[in-house]
Amino acid sequence: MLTLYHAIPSRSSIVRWMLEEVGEPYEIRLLDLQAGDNRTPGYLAVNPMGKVPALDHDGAVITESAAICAYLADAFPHANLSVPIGDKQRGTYLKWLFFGPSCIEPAVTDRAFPRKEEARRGTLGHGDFDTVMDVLTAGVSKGPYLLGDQFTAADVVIGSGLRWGMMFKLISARSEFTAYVDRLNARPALKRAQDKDAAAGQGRQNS
Ligand SMILES: N[C@@H](CCC(=O)N[C@@H](CS)C(=O)NCC(=O)O)C(=O)O
Repeated sequence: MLTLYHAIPSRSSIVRWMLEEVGEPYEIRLLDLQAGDNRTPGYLAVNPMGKVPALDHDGAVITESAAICAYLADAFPHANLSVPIGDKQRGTYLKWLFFGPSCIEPAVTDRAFPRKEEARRGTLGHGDFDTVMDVLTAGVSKGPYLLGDQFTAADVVIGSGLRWGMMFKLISARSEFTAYVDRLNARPALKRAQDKDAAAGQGRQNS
């Protein structure tokens, strides 16, 4: 049994998309972050960070969206969303999985909340915003996906960051980015995840 602790809108939509790509049945536990559902003792026992997403898989709890995506890709190999150990492409796959939370996210949040004092480039794990964008541009430009023809969990992680950054105009719409995001938007699993989130959000408004 797979249970996603989810809030709409939030980073847990990354995992909902991933679950739709995997195609296994899952349940949603919807949290209201405004109401503080993520700060209750019950939820802090699930994720002491007090954040969504968290995934429960038969009693095993995984947190951190990129880790959850990597976990699901390995746990359900039939979905072909991972690059197996021993495959030369696995290094590239892992690089992109980690590039999301360790480079794109800090680069974009730095832009959203500028520092009072510029940090030295060498001390920042992501270096600087422009280099992150240039590396990302090179990564997505060949296509159709980061690993070529195979769509993987890394596309869910990187694609989600890119879609989010572009939506809030924190990442400029380079032609390579829009072409890649258009390919992702055409995926039925992403569409299903968005439709289900929209329906759940609507239901909450009406209740
Ligand atoms: N590094 C975490 C970040 C998760 C995160 O920051 N989630 C936000 C929603 S987008 C949250 O739960 N915020 C509630 C809070 O911190 O009070 C991940 O990628 O899973």
